[in-house]
Order: sequence, then C-alpha cells, then structure tokens
Amino acid sequence: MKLLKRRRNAVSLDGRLEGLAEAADLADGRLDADAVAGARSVVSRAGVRRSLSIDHTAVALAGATGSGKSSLFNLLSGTALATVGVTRPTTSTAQAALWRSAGSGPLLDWLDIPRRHEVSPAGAWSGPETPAGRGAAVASGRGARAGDDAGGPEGRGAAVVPGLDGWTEGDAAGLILLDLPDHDSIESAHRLEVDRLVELVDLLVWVLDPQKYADAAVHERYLRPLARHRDVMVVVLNQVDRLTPAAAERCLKDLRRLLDEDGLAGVPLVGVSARTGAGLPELGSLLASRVADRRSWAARLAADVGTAADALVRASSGMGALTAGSGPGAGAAPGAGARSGSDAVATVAAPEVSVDGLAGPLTDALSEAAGVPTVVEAVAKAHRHRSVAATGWPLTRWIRRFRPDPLRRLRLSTPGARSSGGPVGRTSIPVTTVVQRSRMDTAIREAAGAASAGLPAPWAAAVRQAARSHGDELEDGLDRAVAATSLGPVRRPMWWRVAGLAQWAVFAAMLAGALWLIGLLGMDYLRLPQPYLPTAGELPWPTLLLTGGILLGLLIALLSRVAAWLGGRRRARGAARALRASIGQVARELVLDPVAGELSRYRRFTEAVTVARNGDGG
Ligand SMILES: Nc1nc2c(ncn2[C@@H]2O[C@H](COP(=O)(O)OP(=O)(O)OP(=O)(O)O)[C@@H](O)[C@H]2O)c(=O)[nH]1
Ligand SMILES: [Mg+2]
Repeated sequence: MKLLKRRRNAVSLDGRLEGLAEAADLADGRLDADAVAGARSVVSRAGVRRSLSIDHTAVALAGATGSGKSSLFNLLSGTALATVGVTRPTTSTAQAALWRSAGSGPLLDWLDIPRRHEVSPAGAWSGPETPAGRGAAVASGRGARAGDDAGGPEGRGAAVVPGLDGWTEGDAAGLILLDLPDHDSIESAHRLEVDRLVELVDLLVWVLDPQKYADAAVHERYLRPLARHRDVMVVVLNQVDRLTPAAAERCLKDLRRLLDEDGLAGVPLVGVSARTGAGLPELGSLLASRVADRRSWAARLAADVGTAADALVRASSGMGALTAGSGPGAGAAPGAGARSGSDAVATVAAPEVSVDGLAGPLTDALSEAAGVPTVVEAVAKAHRHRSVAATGWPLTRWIRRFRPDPLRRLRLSTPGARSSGGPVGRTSIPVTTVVQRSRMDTAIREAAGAASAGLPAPWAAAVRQAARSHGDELEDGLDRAVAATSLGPVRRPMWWRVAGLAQWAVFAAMLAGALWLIGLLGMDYLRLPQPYLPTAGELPWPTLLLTGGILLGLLIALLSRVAAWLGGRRRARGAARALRASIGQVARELVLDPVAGELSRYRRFTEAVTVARNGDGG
C-alpha cells in the first residue's frame, strides 16, 4: 500500500499530514470524537501555517505571572514596549516585536496579534509598524510607551541591559517575539489567550522563576502534553540573580530533572536574569540560530501531527482520550494527568483477520433460521409426490391429485414459475419463530466476536456494530433468497412418462383381462358354449392379463417409488446446495461484507496513523 511503502523511509511532513488526515477520517464515528477533532484541527492548522510566511518564526514567551516574560521581551527587543509591573497579572494581551517584518502581516493576522512593533535588527527601536493596519502600537525610540497595558509602578523600560552582544544584523531577521499573558492567571481570558497562542506559535520559550518552576500548573497542563515538542521548546529559568550561584545551580538541576520527567529530556534550559542580563547572550544566540534555520514552523507542525496521532492511537487502543482537541499543544488539551508524549504510546499493529472462515458457520446458522431444512424436505417430498402422480397406479394417481403439493404449500410453487424473473413474493416458511430469531442473533454475534477477536475495544465495538448494521433487512433478505432460489430442474424426468404410459398399458391389459373373464363368467352363467380360450402355457390369457396387469402395475409403482425416493433425495441435495449458496450470499452482503469493511478500515487506520507518527512510535 502507498502509505506503507512510505514508512520505510523517513516520512515527509506532507506524508505525515496526509496520514493524519486519513487516520482521522477513518476514525470518524469509531473513536473518541475529541481525538478525531484534534487531529483534524492539526491538519487544517498545518495547511494554514504552511501557506503563511516561512521566513518568519513566531516565538512566544510563556509562563506564570511575574516570571519575567515582559522583562525578557523588553530586553530581547531592546525596547520598553511591554509593561513590567508589580501588580499581578500585568500583561493581558499578547503583543509582538518584529525583526524584518516584511511579509509577516498575514501570519500575525492568523495569530491574531493586533499589537505589532518593528524592531531594528540590532535590537534598537525602529519606530512604528502597522502591518495590515491592525491596531499597531506607535512607538519611537528606546523606552517609548507602547501598548495598552496598564502602567505598573515600575513603569516601562525598566531593564536596559546590554546583554545581547551576539544579536547582530541578520541574526534575528524573521523573528516575531510574542509576550504572552500569564497562563496561571486569575483572569480566565489570559489563560484562553495563552492556550490559543501556545497552539499556534512556531517556538515556545517557557519562562519559569525560582519560586514557581516546579508548579504542577505548568508541568501538567503544558509541558508534559507538549513532550513531542522538544525541538520547538526552550525553557528559561529567570531571576537567577535572586539566588546564589550554588543555589541557582541546584535549582537548574532540579528543573532539569522535572523536565526529564515531563518527557522533555534534551530541551535547552538556560538560566537567565532579566535584571543583570546573565544568560541573555546564550538565550539570544539560541533563538537566533532557531530563527536562522527557519525550520521551527515545520518542526512544530511535525510535533503537532505526532501528538494528534498519539491521541488517536490512545483512543484506538481503548485507553480513553487523555488528549482532546480543545487545548494548547497540538490539539491536545492538557488536563490533569494527561501525558501524551512521555508515555510510551502503544504501538499499533494491523490485524490479520479475514472473514472467510466465518462464512460457513454463519451460513449454517442463517440457513437454519431461514427454514432451509423445511424447504429441502419439501423439495424431496414434492418430487416424490409428483413422481407418484406421474407414475403411480392410475387410481392412486387420481387420488394424489387431491393432495396438495408440499412446495406449493410453502408458496414455493414449481421451479418453472420462479425462473420467469418476476417479482419474488414472501414465502410461507415459518422463519421467524423466537428460537430461530435468537439463533440468527447468536450466529451474527458469534461471527462478529470471531472477527473482532484481538481488536482494541473501540474497533471491536465498530465491528460488532457493522455486523448488526443490516439486521433489519436480514429476515426479509433470507426469505427472498429462499424464494428466488431455483430448487431444481423444471423438466419432468423422461422415465416418468415411460413409467406412466407403462402403467396405463398394464392397467388396460388388466382391464381387458377382467372384462374378458367377466364375459366368460356371463356366458357360463347363461349356459352358453364356451368360446375358444387361448392360453399361454397352462394359463388362460384373460387370467394372465388380469393378474399380470395387477402384478406388473404394482411392480412398476414400487420401482417408481424407489426411483422417486432416490430422485427426491438427489433433488433435495441439489436444492440444499443452491439454497446454501443463496443464504451464503445474503450472509456475505448483509453481515460479512460490512464486517470486512470495518476490519479493512481498522487496518488502513493503523497504517495511516503509523505514518502520521512517522513510524517511530513516539
Ligand atoms: N530580581 C529579578 N526580578 C525580575 C526579573 N525579571 C523580572 N523581574 C521582576 O518581576 C516582576 C514581574 O516581571 P514581569 O516581566 O512583569 O513579569 P511577567 O511574566 O510579564 O508577568 P505578567 O505580565 O503578570 O504575566 C517585575 O517586578 C520585574 O521587575 C529578574 O530576572 N530578576
Ligand atoms: Mg507581562
């Protein structure tokens, strides 16, 4: 399969997105709706992000209130755009500082950041910037006022630290630095804004501080669910100036341990101080290198795809939706205990289940339920009935005509009547006794159970559902199949005619003999001279004709019955075969095909989701 071939090599972002979209479509209605919606939102988000400037890298400073996001924002941009305050929370809406803003307008529109400021590559103010005319702040010169934040007691431009020596022309070109509100805010709007932007930006800088770096709020809600985003994340421990060097060292070590536990081993961790400028050059060059290689946007999308695929795999394996589509982090809503990347997500294996082996038992059970044994028995009886009517002793034949044909009694009439291709009516086979219906249900349940053995719970449920999906049509379908099946050849056997004629001939001989004898008896009674009586050996002919006729008639009738019994058995076997084929067809169409469709859907899902996860299982 196309997707499988691709697995052998590293899968491109395009391929992974394609896999995710297909997996989401296949999971629709089968798996947790949030996981499916999350995957779809990643696909659509990726489509939009790829159409926007890939020369720009949106980097967000995120963290708890008071951690120093705005201070770092000002420092990195060499401005006093952001309000730094002591009243918490200070920042209420995100704003952007742009280095080489040309072409970034649509990206900022998509990020929905109206407050944008162009910054000179060397970190100095370059004045107002109004991309798309959307409420851009007007600012001029270092320390100029900007934005709409309420001014804090410390005013603006609190920190003017000459720390970014390596931040030269071109290094930061394309950087879009975002100062976010606090994620742990008492203002729910702040949290929503953070969640929205954490989901969209290309690179995340988590600004932690010595007091709150171990807070569950940031680790459980954001960092763990974003474990797949190692390559597009930087963690900063700010305010290290508040600690002694030894304490800062210990703090960083502890934070590294926590990050490892979050599944974020290898994520860059930098200790900085917005007050002293310590660590700023390192952070600056880290950001500059990420901005320069212009790959963060793709790495971000790849991580999103992986996380959404993990969520689908979790949902598929019946582990429940630990991730949902309504929060930050690749459509993965970070919730209590949600771990999307650090957990080993169960690998998915395509099942090798076939429905071929299920056809036999299911057909048997449905045949029984459809009254096939009754029909088969009627076919044999009808054959014998007609045979006797055609070959029996004339008197027996005559009596037979008053007995109904067993097939007609079931409204199955003669085969010829049905081969005309006209509409097929209902039969009178007693198909729906409670027992038969429950046998039918049991048969379907067993087939579904066998087909779904070994499947994860949600897919097993989908298979069971598929097996029952045409339950309403089954009874009618079976009855119609029985009614439409040709139950044997239309032509009457040749020997019936021969035997029938022979019966008439011996009957005539017997009659002739009887009349002859009666004539002789009458002449004897009237004392008339006996006429010449021809004999065959010792036996007079009339006696021979009478007794021979009777005996021969009986013999022909007996032989015919034996032949009819054998013929009936043969026809019954033929009818059973034909009926079984028809019932098998119904079983396939109404039960096994839907089941096979669901199994194939699961197989395609596992292939697609594996491609989306890049076949690396994490
Ligand atoms: N000592 C010290 N104080 C800092 C440092 N960084 C920021 N601060 C102070 O911490 C307080 C909060 O700083 P902000 O930059 O407003 O923090 P924030 O993360 O933007 O806060 P919100 O906007 O409320 O989310 C201010 O009083 C800053 O002066 C630092 O590195 N060292
Ligand atoms: Mg702030």
